[in-house]
Amino acid sequence: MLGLYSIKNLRISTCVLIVLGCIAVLQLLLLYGSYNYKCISKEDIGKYLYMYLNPKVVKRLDKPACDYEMVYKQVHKDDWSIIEQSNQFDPSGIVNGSFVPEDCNPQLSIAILVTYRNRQSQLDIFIPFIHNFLRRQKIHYKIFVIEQHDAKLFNKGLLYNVGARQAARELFPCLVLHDVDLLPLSAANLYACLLQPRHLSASLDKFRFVLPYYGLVGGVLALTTEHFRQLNGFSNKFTGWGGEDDEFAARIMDHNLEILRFPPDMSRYTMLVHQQAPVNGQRFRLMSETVAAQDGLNSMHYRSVSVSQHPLFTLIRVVT
Ligand code: NGS
Repeated sequence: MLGLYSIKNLRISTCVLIVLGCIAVLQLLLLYGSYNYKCISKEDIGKYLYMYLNPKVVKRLDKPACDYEMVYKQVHKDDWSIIEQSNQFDPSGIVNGSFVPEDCNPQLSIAILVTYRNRQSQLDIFIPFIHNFLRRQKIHYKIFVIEQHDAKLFNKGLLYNVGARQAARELFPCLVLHDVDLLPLSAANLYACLLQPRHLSASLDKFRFVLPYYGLVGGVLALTTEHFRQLNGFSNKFTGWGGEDDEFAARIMDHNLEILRFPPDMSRYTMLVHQQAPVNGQRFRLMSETVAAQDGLNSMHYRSVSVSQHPLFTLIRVVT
């Protein structure tokens, strides 16, 4: 009774404000998770796929070609079950971190590059998880872990350059640059390069599944080895957290390349919790000063400590 009495006594303008406020909240709730970015539609993915196979993979005449439409057109929900499956990991078919499907001829090859230092617990989750995830996609892939083997500030850009150089030597046509703390949740998120660079982790739980800005290419990014070479790779000057990916996005845009993305429901990732690395206070200055043609694949300074074959990945250790 009291509630009804007080509503009656409100001024019309106040009532209008309350109604508008309710509509705004309702709209926000309806948009939650679906609001987002420009992306290519599921129907168009086939037109953009960069279907190149590593020439070292031998095709068998008695097998059909692997079907990728079945992967990216599948109806799916976030697939947390693969996280649980990681506990009972079966390494069938994986040799030195590389996998070729048995029952069909793969049509594309990717090199997964994971930059790394001192995050053993995350690597222990990531490696089995990503093998379980990727084997189901019937692609040819190989995982490279590039470890910074010194105590200096982390230089992610340089490590990606080192990994890309090794993947190119091994004739991989496509690179997937992958943070060790990100796990894809949608089985339909086909790990493949497109004709233009592709940002895969566009819908991340840490950002409430909303892409913060168009030029974000951090997290998981796929691009052809040839585009990586044309861009002169990453700058080697960014040490500590932040900026190296934004500078790489600037290289992409300066070369008139586009950043493509799959729809949000296919681009969902979860991030493993970790401590934030020390922020690079110089990152904005570096971003304004860096000259792509003079700083990248053509100006790397590092010492390769070892390249060793582990059952589930190839480990490249470098001192920066
Ligand atoms: C931006 C950083 C990027 C970083 C992105 C997301 O602010 O390097 O946040 O980071 N750019 C600069 O600092 C200039 S995240 O929250 O995912 O760690 O990738």
